[in-house]
This record gives sequence, structure tokens and C-alpha cells, in this order.
Amino acid sequence: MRIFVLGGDGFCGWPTALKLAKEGHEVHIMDNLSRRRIDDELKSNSLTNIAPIGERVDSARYKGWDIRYWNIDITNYGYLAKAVNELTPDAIVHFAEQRAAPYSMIGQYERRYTVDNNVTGTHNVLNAIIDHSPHTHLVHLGTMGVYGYSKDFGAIPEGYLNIKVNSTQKDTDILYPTNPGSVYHMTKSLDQLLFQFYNKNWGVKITDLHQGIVWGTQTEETMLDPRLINRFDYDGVYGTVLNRFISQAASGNDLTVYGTGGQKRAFIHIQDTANCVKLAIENPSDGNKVRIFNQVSEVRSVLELAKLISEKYGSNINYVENPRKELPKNDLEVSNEGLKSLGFEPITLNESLIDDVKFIAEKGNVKKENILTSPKW
Ligand code: NAD
Ligand code: USQ
Repeated sequence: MRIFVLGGDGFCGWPTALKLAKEGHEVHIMDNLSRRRIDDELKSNSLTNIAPIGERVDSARYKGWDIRYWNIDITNYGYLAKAVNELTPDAIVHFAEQRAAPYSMIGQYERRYTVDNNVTGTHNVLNAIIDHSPHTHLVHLGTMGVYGYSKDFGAIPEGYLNIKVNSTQKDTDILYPTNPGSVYHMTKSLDQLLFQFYNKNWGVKITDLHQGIVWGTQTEETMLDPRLINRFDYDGVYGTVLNRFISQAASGNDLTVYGTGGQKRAFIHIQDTANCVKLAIENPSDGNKVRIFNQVSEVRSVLELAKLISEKYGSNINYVENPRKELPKNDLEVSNEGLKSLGFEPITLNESLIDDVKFIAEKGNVKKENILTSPKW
């Protein structure tokens, strides 16, 4: 298949692009490298020494994989539409959004940038598809955060909630009521509405993957050459919780549990991100309705993870005041039957995978001043 990977230089996009290329697909990475620029803006760094995009792609091509790179900002409609028109891809995987909740809550510039970048980018992709390549299947990376994190309506279903309307006593499926906790998460809720409309009106084939928190760094493909190594975020803005705890342990720092650590979240290993996207692409949606899958492997609480890392490596737990507005404690249960029905076999937390991440983190330069950099909201 010919596949565009929008955001293919990022943490999830790069290993997914490699996986798809290794499987024999023709892969076109499109990325404006904004994530690398934001590292400079935040004076932060990936713990791994990521190669420039040209070098990354050259070393992947050297393996015989059909993969290329285009420097395209998807908020610029002209360039994106030209590429879709000329190449009419079978599938577009859309990772190209500003994805850090803390970044989206820093101030007015970051709030507006996140909305402008994410909503315009998604809307442009949909327009390029309906005008130039209506057969293209769009696979979008959404987030569990669109649902909020509660069991108010029972286990979280895959996108749609089955309800009985009091006044008519009729059963119906509605889009799950959205409850985002940051401007970033809100953009994913807005993306959902765009998908419903473009599917209803033009029948666009869409799969929205509501992914949990990704952990790990290396995949089967990124391990094949040092120039293919994936990025590893650890700072208080882009680092996600489990990778942060492991890098904190690796660098002899305390584990930074926000509040009580009673927050339960869904998690997935980076290898499974690539596996699930591949499954979604190779088993396309029929376009009758927007297909929504929860791309998650397991649910854990923040404190449970901190205790696991603390006991394993002897680190201290530092309970810091929670910079975020979120429930101090929540219960969570998530269905992931959709991807499982396509063959997904989740990789769950295990000691050897955690050791692998620590091994990578130990080689990196954790700047202590970047550990507690989250804005407050
Ligand atoms: P990332 O920031 O590492 O990668 C995003 C990539 O998109 C970057 O390389 C960036 O340069 C690019 N990009 C952003 N805006 C662009 C634009 N306008 N035009 C072209 N390229 C652009 O993020 P990630 O962790 O790889 O996340 C990828 C997607 O997966 C995001 O949409 C995110 O919301 C979703 N997701 C991530 C996680 C996670 O834990 N990392 C969890 C759930 C969902
Ligand atoms: N947390 C800590 N200590 C830390 C960092 C985080 O206790 O040092 C807590 C947070 O308060 C929060 C939880 O850990 O309760 C998760 O935080 P996170 O930064 O790991 O994840 P989050 O902000 O939710 O965002 C990440 C990705 C985002 C994706 C989302 C999936 O950055 O792109 O959409 O995970 S989900 O959380 O399932 O919505």
C-alpha cells in the first residue's frame, strides 16, 4: 500500500513508519519538524541522540525499505493537497499534532498554537481527501483523554455509548460524551466532530484510534541501527509518566508523583502503537460510520507505577503538588476488543522491557532543571 505518515518524525510516528516500510509498504513521511523546534524553545532534549531526519530516512532506505521524507506543514493546505492529488495514497496515518497537555496550557500562545495547528491540520487532511483522493482511508491518533477518565458510564466503550432515551424509552448509540482535561485533549474532541461530519456527508473512511499513554522507546525496527533510534522525552512538559519515572530512576532523581498518585490511566508500549496502526491500515474501515478503537493495553494507577519502579531500583518517591486540574483519584476500565478482534495481542508491563528503557535512559543526559517544568492549570 502507499501510505502517508503525517508526523512521521515524532515519537510514535517514526517507529510506525519504519514498521510499515519494513512490512513492504511504500511510506511517505510528512513532517514540519516542529517537535524538534519545540525542544529548542523549551531548552529540552530527547534522552536519545536522534539523527537528523535525512540521515534517519537514508539509513532506513539502506535496509531496502521504501520510505521517503517530505518537509510539509499540514496546516499549509496547498502543499498537502498537491501531495495527496499526485500520490493518491491508500491510507494516511495522522500523528501530526501538538500532543503535550502541559504545553497546551502554558499560556495564550501555546493554547492558540495547539488549537490552530491541530484542528486546521486535521481539517486540511479531510479536505485533501474529499477533493483529491476519496478512496483514502484516514487513520487518526486520538486519545483516551477525550472520554475523561471515569467509570461514570461503566467501562469505557469504543467511541459510542449505548443509551436509553428517557422520553422515548428508545435505545440509541451516541458519540461518548467528551470530557477533555486540557486544551490539547480538547483539540482531539474537536477532531472527532470533524470526523463525524466528513464521514456523514462525504463517506470518508476513517478510523480514530483513542490511544492511552505510550511508554518505552525502542521497537524491533528502531533497534536495527543507531541512526534509527527513537526519541525519548523525559521533561515536565513532553515526558509521559512511566518514561519519566524510569529516566528519573536511571539518573538518581526522585520519582515525581503528582498529588496522591491515585490517577488511573491506560497504557500502551510503543511497539504496540506501531502494531495497532498496522492492523488498522491493513483492515480498513468500510466508511459506514467513523470506526473508533481504544488503542490501549492495560490500566494502571500512577502510584502503582511509581511503587513498581521505586521497589525495582531503590528510588525515592516525591509527592509533589499536582500542577494539573484533574481528579486526585479515579477508577477506570477500558474496552479494547476492536483491535483485539483484528489480532492485537497487547504487550503488558514487564521487568525486562522496563530494564530496556532504563538502559537507554542511563546513556542520556537528564537535565535536572527539566524534570519539574510543568505549567500549572
Ligand atoms: P510527537 O510530538 O513526538 O510527534 C508529532 C509529530 O508531528 C512531530 O514530529 C511534529 O514535528 C509533527 N507535526 C506537528 N504538527 C505538524 C504539522 N502542522 N505539520 C507537519 N508535522 C507536524 O508526538 P507523538 O508522541 O509521536 O504523538 C503522535 C500522535 O499520537 C499525536 O497526535 C498524539 O496526540 C497521539 N498520542 C500520543 C500519545 C503519547 O503518549 N505519546 C498517547 C496517545 C495519543
Ligand atoms: N503524572 C505524575 N507525575 C509526572 C507526570 C505525570 O504523577 O511526573 C501524572 C499526571 O498528573 C497524570 C498522569 O500522570 O495524571 C498522566 O500524565 P502524562 O503526562 O503521562 O500523560 P497525559 O498528559 O495524559 O498525556 C499523554 C500524552 C498525550 C496522550 C495522553 C493519552 O502526552 O499525547 O493523548 O497521554 S491519555 O492520558 O490516555 O489521555
